[in-house]
Amino acid sequence: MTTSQDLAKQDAARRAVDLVRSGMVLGLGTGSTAKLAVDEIGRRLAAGDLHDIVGVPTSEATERQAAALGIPLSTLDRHPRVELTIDGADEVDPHGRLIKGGGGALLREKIVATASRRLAIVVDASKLVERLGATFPVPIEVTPFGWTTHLDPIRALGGEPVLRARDGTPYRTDGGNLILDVTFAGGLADPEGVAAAIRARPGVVETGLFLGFSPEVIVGHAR
Ligand code: ABF
Repeated sequence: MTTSQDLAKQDAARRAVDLVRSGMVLGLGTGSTAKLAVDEIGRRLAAGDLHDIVGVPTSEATERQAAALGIPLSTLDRHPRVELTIDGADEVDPHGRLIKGGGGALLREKIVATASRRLAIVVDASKLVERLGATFPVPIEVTPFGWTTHLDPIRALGGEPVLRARDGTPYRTDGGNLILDVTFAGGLADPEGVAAAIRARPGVVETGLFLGFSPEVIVGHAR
């Protein structure tokens, strides 16, 4: 059954793909909404409405999807400058600050977003929040070595970390790292301060707080 949320995601994905022009180097995001955008790019390429697109995927899952659709793929090594990236988010605040990483691809997503001239974030309205972290935990990617050393310092910042697991075993990112999902009761009053304090710890690879990107947020609606 198609829900109104599915329709809203589809709407956001299509409107983001309207920004794509032939010849672009494109960052291809991860997650169910970004997946719809990748599907749409594949459709427009097959129909001849777009040509000469090169995609830089943000995860192995997206790479598989795009390859199956016949989207020509590249890497940041070959194409270090990306014109436009289309990606999803878990939360978006009124300042365009994001929580990402619920899908586990936050590191590659942040690297590709940083290499991108434009970042289009595709969401449905359920992702819009007044304060980051009030409803969604902040994912933090950490090296397996020494991961428990982060627990008490994160608690001292007001967070409650939980090691992400799938089927009873620790979840591993595409880079082989672990993820701590950190709940902040009431959300984050100072996302920049918390991100800086966590990022400063050796062994923290990246946080799912995407701050300072000034993304173009495309909110889909069921029509
Ligand atoms: C990626 O997928 C992530 O950064 C985010 O965690 C998630 C959003 O997925 P969905 O579109 O399925 O809600 O974009």
